[in-house]
Amino acid sequence: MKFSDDFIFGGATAAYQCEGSTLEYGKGKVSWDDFLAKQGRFKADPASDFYHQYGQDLKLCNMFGINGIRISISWARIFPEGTGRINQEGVDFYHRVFQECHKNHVEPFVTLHHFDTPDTLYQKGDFLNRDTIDAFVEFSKYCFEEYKNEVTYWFTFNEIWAVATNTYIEGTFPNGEKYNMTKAFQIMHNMMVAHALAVLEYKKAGYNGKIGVVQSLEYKYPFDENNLDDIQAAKNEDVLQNQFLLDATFKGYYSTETMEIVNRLVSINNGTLELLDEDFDVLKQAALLNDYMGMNYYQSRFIQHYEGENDIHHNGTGEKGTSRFCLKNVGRRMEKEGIPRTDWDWLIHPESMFDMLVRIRQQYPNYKAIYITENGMGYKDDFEDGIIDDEPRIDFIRRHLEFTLKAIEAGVNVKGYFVWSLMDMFSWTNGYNKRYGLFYVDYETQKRYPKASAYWYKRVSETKEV
Ligand code: BGP
Repeated sequence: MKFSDDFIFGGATAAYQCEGSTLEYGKGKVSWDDFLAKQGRFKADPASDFYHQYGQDLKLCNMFGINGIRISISWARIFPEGTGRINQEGVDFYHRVFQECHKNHVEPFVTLHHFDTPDTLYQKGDFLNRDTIDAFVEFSKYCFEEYKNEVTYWFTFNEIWAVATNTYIEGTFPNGEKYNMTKAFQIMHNMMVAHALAVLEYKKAGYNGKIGVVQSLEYKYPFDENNLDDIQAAKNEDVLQNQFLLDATFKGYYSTETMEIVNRLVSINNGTLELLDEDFDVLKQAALLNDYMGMNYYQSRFIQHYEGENDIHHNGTGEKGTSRFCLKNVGRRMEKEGIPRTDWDWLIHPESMFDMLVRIRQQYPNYKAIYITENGMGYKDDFEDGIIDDEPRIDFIRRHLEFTLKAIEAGVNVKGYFVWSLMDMFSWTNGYNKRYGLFYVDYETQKRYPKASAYWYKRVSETKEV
């Protein structure tokens, strides 16, 4: 079986992780700038200097059969204070990038928010403050109109779950709060409302393009499939990460099963959620209008029943075996015999991506299409005289593409696949030793070197076969 001729073989990027020039050319501060400076471990400058190097990156796409690129627009490059004043230099930069995309026959898939809320809005509560929802809708409307001749494929948000968990449960995103389940659910809900409002604006204006949202999903299996407590624990984590957001995306309301678990988890934390009737009006309308969903898929989890205290340690260094994720009354993530892990303890389990795709088709039959908007392997690449032999990454991508084909065969409408990442770039909580790119970046010289995986991916894109 082969991929169809119009299948997108893409590469993914995100503004803050690749552009560099974080405070140049009129760009405003984002939530990350001070947070990273305070940590003092690494910064996002110059990263892979996409701000100046996009020409060579897009030429490489063209040469290596990469016919789609995920790009995010940095909100603070356009509205340095989040609202109001516009920075024309930022607006022009993205015009130049999109034109270069088309010159190289690379379709841009554009995300409006990839973790980089302007600092002014972040300081006022980020998306927990409903004013940020309005500001986001204004920013979205501006971009839809400004880039309407260059952008056909839009995504509102990247990985709403990652924002919630990393900001309020794991504490690895600014400002490092931990174990606050109520804020995690509330920000997911508010961001879904912002997504829905942006979709309604896009459709109301009648643009000739498509729009959706990127969710990060992980299949949650019970550690012991015969143990009822483990089955419940897996469901808890599934609702927390997957089902809450999938319900909001495709149904526009939360199912009874979802709300039972949400209410339990929120009440254990002595919290309450603000879910307004008017929110569900817009969510329900948008649920019918999404053209597709982006699915970022990296790994699955095996969850065991857990009643102990909260205990999370994020492996942000690549020291294998140092991760811990035990969430009181939710569950504990376990290793599983026979399932390999990366140095950052991410399980390599491509069959679970198939399970997730099939589940979406079954549980949410009104979904229209899915793009796998991120999938890839963080790896400590060896650079020897310009040669980077990243066989484990090739194997990782090959197996995930095989399961993508199987899912298509099983009737799931998957339209494209984007490797995370196109070139090496900054990793939010890991810095620079965790490389994902098809193209190696020498951060000193900003020179790009195709890895073995880039040559392999080119062949797949040309033959449509894995
Ligand atoms: C996703 C993000 C990306 C990217 C990727 C790899 O969650 O959308 O921005 O960073 O994961 O994650 P990491 O860099 O933490 O390894």
